[in-house]
Amino acid sequence: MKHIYMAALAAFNLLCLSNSLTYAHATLENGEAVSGSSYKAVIRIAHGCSGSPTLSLKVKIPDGMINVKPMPKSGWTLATVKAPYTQPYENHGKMISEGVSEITWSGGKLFDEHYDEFVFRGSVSSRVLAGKTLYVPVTQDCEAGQAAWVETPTEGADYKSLKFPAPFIKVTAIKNTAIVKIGDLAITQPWSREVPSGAKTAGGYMTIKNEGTVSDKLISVETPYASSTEIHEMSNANNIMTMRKLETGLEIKPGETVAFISGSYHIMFVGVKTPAKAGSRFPATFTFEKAGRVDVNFNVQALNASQQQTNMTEEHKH
Ligand SMILES: [Cu+2]
Repeated sequence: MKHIYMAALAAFNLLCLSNSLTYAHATLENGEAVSGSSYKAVIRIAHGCSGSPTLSLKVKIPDGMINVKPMPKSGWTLATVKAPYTQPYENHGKMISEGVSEITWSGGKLFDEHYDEFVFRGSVSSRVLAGKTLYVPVTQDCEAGQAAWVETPTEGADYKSLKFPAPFIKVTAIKNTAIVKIGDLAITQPWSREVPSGAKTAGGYMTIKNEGTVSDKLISVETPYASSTEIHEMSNANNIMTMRKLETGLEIKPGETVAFISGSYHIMFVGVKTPAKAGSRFPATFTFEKAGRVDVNFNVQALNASQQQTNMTEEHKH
């Protein structure tokens, strides 16, 4: 009889233990962010380190999270570390090559029985495509001990099985994105940005997915919006961005998704005739080697839309 009672008690203890572990995790309020958009990270701290009060919190900014600004907290000292970005990005004609890589709030005291939130704001680079997960390692330093929420699942491992999982953000695509299909190709809603006054060029962005089994090629883009249209490739070597016109078009291999984004492949509208306002659209025709011709519309967004995908007019010396 006593034996059974002990077993039940052990099971009860295990249950409590696993519950408290779940609660003890450092977590993010919003586990989703849109590629190419701003994101507000609210890190929730629900417990100290095994009962001991939290004295400092260190957050590592994941690769692909750019333009990060931490929110100061009354009673806490804020410190940041800056590091070069793996991929510099362009903002209003200026190359941004480094940013905040680590944030520490220290000098405060958060008791185990209290709850608090630590906030930063940033943007998910448009280079981080939908489907990717960004991990945000958080380390709590306590009066006694430390809790390092820094584990990430390795290949095949289950996130739930981790003892100290790092908070994470699932990157998603822009919602309600229209897809135009032609043959085996799927084109997501193309978009462009308002042309700044005095400028004559604009970039065109989208993704093209080849769902078929044979390679195809984007040969040309025609539009009444500009006097000419080019397919460009931008690449970064030793922090110097170079631009190249793809004279014979761009191959899209079977199974491949080609992203037209600032800093990589993009459509270049040269000699914009009448600049379009945000919220409007202009037509264009894509010609593919095998799939043929397809009409699309470019949605025009504000000049500051998705900062890291900024209009490249100032960088272009067409
Ligand atoms: Cu270009």
